[in-house]
Amino acid sequence: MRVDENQLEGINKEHLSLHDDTYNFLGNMLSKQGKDVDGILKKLADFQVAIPSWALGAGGTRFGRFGFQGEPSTLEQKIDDVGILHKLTQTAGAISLHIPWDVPSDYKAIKEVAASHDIIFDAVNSNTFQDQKNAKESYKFGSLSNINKASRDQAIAHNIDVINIGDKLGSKSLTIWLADGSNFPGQSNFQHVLQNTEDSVKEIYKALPEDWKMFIEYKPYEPNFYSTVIQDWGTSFMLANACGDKAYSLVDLGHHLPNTNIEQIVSTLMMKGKLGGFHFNDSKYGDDDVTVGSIKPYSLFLIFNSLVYGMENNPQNPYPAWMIDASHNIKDPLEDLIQSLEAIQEAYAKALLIDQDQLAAAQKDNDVVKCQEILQNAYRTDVRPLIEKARISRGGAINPIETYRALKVRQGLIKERGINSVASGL
Ligand code: PSV
Ligand code: MN
Ligand code: MN
Repeated sequence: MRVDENQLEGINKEHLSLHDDTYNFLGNMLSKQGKDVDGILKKLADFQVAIPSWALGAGGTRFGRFGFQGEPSTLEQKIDDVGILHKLTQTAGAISLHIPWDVPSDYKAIKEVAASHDIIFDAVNSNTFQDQKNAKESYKFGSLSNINKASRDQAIAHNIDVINIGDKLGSKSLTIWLADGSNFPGQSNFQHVLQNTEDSVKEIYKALPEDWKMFIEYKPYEPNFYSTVIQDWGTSFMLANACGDKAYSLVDLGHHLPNTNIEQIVSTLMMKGKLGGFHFNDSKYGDDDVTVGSIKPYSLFLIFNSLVYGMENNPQNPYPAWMIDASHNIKDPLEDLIQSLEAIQEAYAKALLIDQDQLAAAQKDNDVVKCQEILQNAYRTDVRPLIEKARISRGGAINPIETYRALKVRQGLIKERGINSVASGL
């Protein structure tokens, strides 16, 4: 199932007149405010977010999973789904694979499928949170931190395998997320498990190709109920520093305790040149429960303000690897991903509207009210016509969700794959 270019253009034509009106109004207004509209459009059009291979099927909880019909059951089909997203949104030009869920059997064929959709392979993710079939050692009591050296060695070897697999696909980064921790006070010695983890990530780092990066993700809780070894950005930052220049922290929006100031964490990491990766989602209670921007859009905007500032002022920080890391329990995953991509673009566009010079001047004068006005003026602008314009400039849909439905994409996928196909994933 592929999106037909002619049909897409036909649907765009129906929306074009309204788009032109709203875009002209917004474009004029922004130009009068002295904004570089073309520059903003280019940044929006260039902004690409990786889709994780595990987000294309329905998620679930330990209480059950309600499947979604027409789910992709092979890696090729997963890449095809990202191809559909990319065609419509022009923002999903990359896929992030989870190993061993998505080990390619035929590398050449997989690369061809991806290239045919104009999709690249972003960070590869290792999995040491589940015991794999025929594995000699168990991760029940941890992987890279395990008290048992044989388990640690197995987890290190797995990460090196993942690097080798990614290398054959053209990936340039490895993301490590550990489920290691403890469930009960006294179960493990905090210092020993942290030391083991540091030693293990250093071993993996030694196997990292010269032009690769290693991202170390943190998370305060889940699956453990008492402690997590890499619980916060400080621990991740410390481990990245212990490894070297190619190791970075990865911020996942869902991995913070309530009310944590994530925009400040982003600023600190970028100032130190250590923000390597970024995972988008939103949550009311924890982790990756809901669609990006659906609960705390203003926080997302403030976080983007820090990201934009860092991208413009911190040459010591590499361009971050963006990825959506979300779970879709009851929605069509593709529709949810389209909504997430739209929310990301919206927050980014609004952050690009902030006049950084004016803000710096107001900060210098300690004009607190002006500072807030500058941020809120940007936030209150309806930037959707700008995002539409950026999408059309690359051949995407003016309105991706409506187009997805009008083209009956899900029905087409069900016809091709059947109603009972199941995707592997979280
Ligand atoms: C688990 O919390 C998680 O969502 C992490 O955020 C990882 O990035 C992802 O799973 C894949 O391992
Ligand atoms: Mn994540
Ligand atoms: Mn997560």
